[in-house]
Amino acid sequence: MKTRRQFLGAAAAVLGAAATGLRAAPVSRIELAATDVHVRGYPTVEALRWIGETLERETEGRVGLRLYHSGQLGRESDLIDLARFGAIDIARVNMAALNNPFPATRILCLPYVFDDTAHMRRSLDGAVGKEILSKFAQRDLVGLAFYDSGARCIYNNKRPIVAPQDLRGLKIRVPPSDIFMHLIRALGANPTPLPYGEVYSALQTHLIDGAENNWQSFHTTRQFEAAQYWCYSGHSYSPEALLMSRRRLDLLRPDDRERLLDIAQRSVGYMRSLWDESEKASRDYVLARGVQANEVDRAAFERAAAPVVARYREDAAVDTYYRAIRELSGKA
Ligand code: GTR
Repeated sequence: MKTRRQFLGAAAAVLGAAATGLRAAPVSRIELAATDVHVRGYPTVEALRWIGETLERETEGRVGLRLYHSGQLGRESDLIDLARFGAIDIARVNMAALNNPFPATRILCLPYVFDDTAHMRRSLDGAVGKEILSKFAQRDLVGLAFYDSGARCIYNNKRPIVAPQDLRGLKIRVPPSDIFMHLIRALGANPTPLPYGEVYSALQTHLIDGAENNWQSFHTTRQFEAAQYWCYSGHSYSPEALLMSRRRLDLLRPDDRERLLDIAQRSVGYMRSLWDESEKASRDYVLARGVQANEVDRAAFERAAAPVVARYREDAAVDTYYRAIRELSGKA
């Protein structure tokens, strides 16, 4: 496998050739580079692997996929730019990393917008999801699909959290999104933005006291070894996005382009079944290793988060999405 440096060097060479007007000789096979910050076995990585195998089979070997998992090619905010410029083909990133450059994604990360996983899936599969996916075209990307990322919950190594006041004074890591900064602050804690790959050591060295994520990330990064108090805050469902470089998609012949778009959509069902199984498995795994999980005063969390939602809803586009999503709530 290529190292990150070799890969980026090769990518720069390709971009350089494109810039000087050289045309690559026609090749019979295209190998797409896909990235993910998660490890092998994680549902998003396995969904990419499935896409690669299916593409290979259905294009009769014309299109393949090389998978760079475990953050080998860098942090998510950089991967988004690499995909925009065509230095990588497919980037699987979380919506949180897209909130600042793509305002349409903000609604999907706001606290307590979705009631549960079923509500989130209904919303993403419907008109709202389709419209948000189409917005990536504004910046040289193609939104291929959404994947689940479960309910994000807060965990820390100091004490059990039941109400927002228990968070006072704690340093909580957040992904690179203003929404998460505002939310953690509204809950009374101190937000610390850090790349995903640095959270485990930041917990160990007490640079931070806690973080927030889903069961599978908490498990597979082994953060559970350094933070044993989990609370079911379920404050955001911030889903995953599967994005492709527009210019790289355009290099495929038209029928293979359609195949790829279709395969990416078909991978959603496969990913969801992996997600549901692994969520339970990860939870059981960490609970069996000393993690203590408790319910929270959900009404108090929602009250504390409400000003963040209200502030973002001042934007008319966010408010329209908000209403459309709430209409799909099972509770309505
Ligand atoms: C995970 C997500 C990653 C990454 C990470 C984070 O749930 O799957 O893509 O965004 O959270 O918090 O940085």
